[in-house]
Amino acid sequence: MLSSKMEKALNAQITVEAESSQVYLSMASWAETQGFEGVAAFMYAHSDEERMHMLKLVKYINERGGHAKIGSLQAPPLSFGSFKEMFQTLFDHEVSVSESINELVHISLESKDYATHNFLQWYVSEQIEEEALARTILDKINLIGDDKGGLYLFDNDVKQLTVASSATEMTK
Ligand code: OFO
Repeated sequence: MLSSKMEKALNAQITVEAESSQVYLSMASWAETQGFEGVAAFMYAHSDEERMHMLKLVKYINERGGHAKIGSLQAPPLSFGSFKEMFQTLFDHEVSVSESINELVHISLESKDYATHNFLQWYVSEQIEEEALARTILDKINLIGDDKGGLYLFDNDVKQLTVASSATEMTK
């Protein structure tokens, strides 16, 4: 059985994951309108992943006798300036998600809820991967700068990253 503090904190994380999914969906749509299909595909896939993170929480809370509550979400921005700014936003967003996961881990230890602690380890490793991926992409973008040809190649490159990451996802 979940403590009410743990249940409340896990429910708040449902909103965090759902809002992440919406932000990346909005990034996908924006990138698509700019003609960057690779970046759009990457963001669409990322948005789906976040929805999966959210669903995992919903199932877990209900499985442990709690009630997963689906609430309203904040609307994401509609445009993101440049790709550099967009991927910087993605990176910063992932860092803040990692912080909220760490807070959940802290609460689980405080309330001696080892089942939830165990459940959260998946999110801990996921965040390490996501932050690393965002950092790799940012490094690439910083190398390219405003070079049009470079951006074209980057768009293709990022498509591979999508494929590679979903392939790893499937073997998990
Ligand atoms: Fe990318 O964040 Fe979910 O966990």
